[in-house]
Amino acid sequence: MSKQHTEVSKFLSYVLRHEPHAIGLTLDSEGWAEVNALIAGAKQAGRTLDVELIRAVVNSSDKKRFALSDDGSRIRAVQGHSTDTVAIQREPKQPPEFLYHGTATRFLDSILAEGLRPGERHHVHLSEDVSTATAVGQRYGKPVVLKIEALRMHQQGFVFFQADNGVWLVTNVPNSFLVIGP
Ligand code: HQG
Repeated sequence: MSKQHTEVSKFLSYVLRHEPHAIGLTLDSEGWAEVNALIAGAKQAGRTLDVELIRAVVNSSDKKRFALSDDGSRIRAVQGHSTDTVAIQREPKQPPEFLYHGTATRFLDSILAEGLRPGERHHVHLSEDVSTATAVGQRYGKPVVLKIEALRMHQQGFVFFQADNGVWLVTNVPNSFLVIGP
């Protein structure tokens, strides 16, 4: 991704996941916003976007963070929301035996005591591979990967979802289902 695309991607994450009201945008419960309203709101906030740039950012997103509707008139973030107005309906899905969560070593004591909590977001984010989890953990400091007994959680009634970009979602992970290290 170019520097410009990365910057626009961060702006889209901010307004489509967390603070749509910052630019007067309304998201429906599935997280969709009108592209035209996004462009108008961004303009008022001093940021010039157009359909072509938005499309380029959606297509070049390494994690496929965003989706456009089939007719191209609407856009949403596929996961990672904190805003209360969005509650994307997803089908529960059986997870693989193990999933991974990357975090920073400084959070370990707290996680081992309390389990994984979603923080500001709606879900705890888990991945199928260790390398993705390591990269996620690196964002906050020295990374450490936790291995989650996802299938055993599922068998005990925890509900898992998978976002359109492959990220696994669950409301929390009690500490009895996680161990340090892949
Ligand atoms: C930690 C990125 C203390 C948790 C990634 C994490 C991901 C605790 C932080 C997505 C804790 C929350 C989400 C506890 C959890 N005590 N710390 N009990 N439970 N934590 O950013 O998973 O690039 O909200 O380990 O790829 O880091 O934005 O979650 O370190 O999919 O598209 O609290 O964000 O995607 O941080 O990242 P976050 P995350 P994007």
